[in-house]
Amino acid sequence: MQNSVKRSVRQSVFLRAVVATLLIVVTVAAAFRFKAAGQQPNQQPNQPSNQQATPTPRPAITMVSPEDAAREMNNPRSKWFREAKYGLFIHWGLYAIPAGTWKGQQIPGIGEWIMNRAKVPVKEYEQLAAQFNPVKFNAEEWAQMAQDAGMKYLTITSKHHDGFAMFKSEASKYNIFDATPFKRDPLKELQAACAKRGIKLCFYYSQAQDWHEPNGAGNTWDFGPDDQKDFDQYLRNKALPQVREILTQYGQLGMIWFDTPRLMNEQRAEQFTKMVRELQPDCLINGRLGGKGDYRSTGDNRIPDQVVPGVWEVPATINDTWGYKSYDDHWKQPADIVFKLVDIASKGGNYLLNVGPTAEGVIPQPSQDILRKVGQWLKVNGEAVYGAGPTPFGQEFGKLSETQKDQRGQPVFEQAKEWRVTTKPGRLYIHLFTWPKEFALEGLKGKVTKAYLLADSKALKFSQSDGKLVVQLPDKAPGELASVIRLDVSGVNP
Ligand code: H79
Repeated sequence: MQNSVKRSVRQSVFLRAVVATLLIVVTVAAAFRFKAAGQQPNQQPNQPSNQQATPTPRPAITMVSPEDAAREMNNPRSKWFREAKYGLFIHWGLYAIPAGTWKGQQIPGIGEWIMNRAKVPVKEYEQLAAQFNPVKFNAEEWAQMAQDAGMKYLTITSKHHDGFAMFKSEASKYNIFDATPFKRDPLKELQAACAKRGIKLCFYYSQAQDWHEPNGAGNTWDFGPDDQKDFDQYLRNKALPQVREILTQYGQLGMIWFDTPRLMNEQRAEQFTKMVRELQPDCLINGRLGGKGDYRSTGDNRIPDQVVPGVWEVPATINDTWGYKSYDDHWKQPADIVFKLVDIASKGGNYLLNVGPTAEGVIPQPSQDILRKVGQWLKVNGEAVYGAGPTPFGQEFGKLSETQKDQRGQPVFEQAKEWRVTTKPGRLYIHLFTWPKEFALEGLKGKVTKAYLLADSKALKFSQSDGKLVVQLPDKAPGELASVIRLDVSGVNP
């Protein structure tokens, strides 16, 4: 393609994106009246959707102004992240030992919350450390699985709300190296394994909730109400020193993933931001610190209905828990995960998908099998995901119901699941989740010069007139999971 054509295509993509963005901002703003999503200081984040009986009226994500969205997009620090699209979340800690059962009782809800849900006293919960000996842990295998799965970054809990550090820490002896028979630092081992494979290593750190500390947020059953605690004492003596440790002992980090900013405020958040920027200027800060981050998270397991401008990520579970639960077999299937990955990418976001390894250090086999299946799909179709931008259309997402209303009286969004679109300059990728005889697309003004399935590279017949494109498809889909048509487009408008 000639440069001028390329440029005009790019410009038209840009123009369309601006128009689409404006439309979406208006729609979303109207739908939500600009109410912010849940990840604000002193608020509970959204619950996993599986725990909600009725569709939640809360928006999936905080919307930002077009200027802020553009700032997020143009931030050179987030370039790798915007292109990566798909990451592995790992929740691993002492909670993998009870695995959802405390004193013979199955405790409902997410597994890493067991200490809180069963109101286990610190003195009792602490004793798990003496039993934690994950001898089957193998950093090479975990990183290899992430690579086979097609995941470009790996975000692991360095300390969750239970306060137990999964790394060697001077700031608190309540850590995997000093308080367990294992006496190894798994994060150090993962650093090497990820570096070998070019996977960005990122650490989750629960900066506010720390149920082990008298002055950390969240443990009201041992230490009384949060508003009577010396929270700054906890930040000074544990959270900030440990964040300094993870920023200085594990090489270049992709990001620190903070969570549930209870008791956080701008000044407190600023102490973390300052430390991250000083020690690792390239390290991203996620959206749940309690101040401004480099990008936004949706609520847990929440996918927006439309394109969302800016940089954002959906943290999600592969079953219904983050930390391992022995009896949670509610696995999302590969087809569902491929759909969610493409759906999120076509709306402009990243998918951070979680596994919960066992107390022995093994990623449950069903998770591994599912993720590798998705990885095989990505081997064929990855060019339509990595580095791809959102759809210039939007009609494929579905529409607001004319009859059904949610609890607040707003129309329910009826999701369509037949197809999605991702883009690169001069290209459209049509992801098909059903298999019609032909694929028809309205509103395409650019000229399609070539159409083929990524799975077999064979040219497809197509016709184009009056803004309507019709692509003829073979009788059978080339694979079991979604098939992707690549359209090469020149002229004004893909
Ligand atoms: O790390 C994962 C979760 O542990 C964390 N965010 C993801 C990435 C998270 N922290 N809080 N929440 C998610 C919201 C949790 C809500 C619940 Fe509950 C915990 C629902 C049931 C247990 C709050 C406490 C409501 C009931 C008990």
